[in-house]
Amino acid sequence: MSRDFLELYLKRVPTFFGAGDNYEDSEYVVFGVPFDSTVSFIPGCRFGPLAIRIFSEQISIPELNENSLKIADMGDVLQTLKVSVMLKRVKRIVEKIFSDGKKPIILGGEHTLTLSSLEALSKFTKPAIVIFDSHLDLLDEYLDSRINHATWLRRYLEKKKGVVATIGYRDFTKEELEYGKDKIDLMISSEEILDNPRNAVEKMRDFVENVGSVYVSVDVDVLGAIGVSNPTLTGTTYKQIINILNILKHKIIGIDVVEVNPLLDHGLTAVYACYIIGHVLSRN
Ligand SMILES: [Mn+2]
Repeated sequence: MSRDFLELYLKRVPTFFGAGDNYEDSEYVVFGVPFDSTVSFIPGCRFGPLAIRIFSEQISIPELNENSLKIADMGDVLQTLKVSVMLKRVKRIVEKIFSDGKKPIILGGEHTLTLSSLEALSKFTKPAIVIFDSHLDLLDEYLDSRINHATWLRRYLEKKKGVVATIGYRDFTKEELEYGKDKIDLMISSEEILDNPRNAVEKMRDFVENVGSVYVSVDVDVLGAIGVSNPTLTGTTYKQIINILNILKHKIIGIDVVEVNPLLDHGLTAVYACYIIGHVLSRN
């Protein structure tokens, strides 16, 4: 009774777009991964989930009908400094969400977390993966480590189960590009999108046509955003990413948005993350 009374006047903040924590009735389950232990350049994306939540509460996305959304924000993964422990925790959480027939929305955190999300998903379906990233993340080893933000996709491709597309790449080694061309089903570079955005949309239309469901991973550095661990130039625009997402939106069964580092800007990169997820959640 006293809790009910206090809840008349108090609430827990911030949560993603003001979502409660009603897991049972949810269709989408939000959780954060405040982890950046393998970040090699500018650390700070451990604060990404918090920043995304703070800014989401100040945003009204017109096409997003918040009242009809069955979304629960379950909080953040317990903190650890060990990448293996983070990956195990994320995998167990995502397995639980999928096994309950729900869709995960993951707030990052460094990109490495996607490896666990995809491994969990692979237990349930042969997924199609669409990655937006200015990097290829296909190094075999980086700074004496085989599992980190620059190698995770290679680790996934070594035992991949479905098709993979990577969109917006522009910062990579020759070795990564060769490996990618061998293993990745659709690659659209940042330059291709900027030069011919309609053609990029059509390529995605062809890719998505024959797949059942899609998992999307968005590294916000695809936008050339400032608040990221490894900034790059010549990013795609928000609108170009949304135009591609529109093609596959109705097939999305999970999404992560990663690498938001709020220590490096005044919140704009977190706002991009909010809008991208908000757009995916909107029905029209
Ligand atoms: Mn990246």
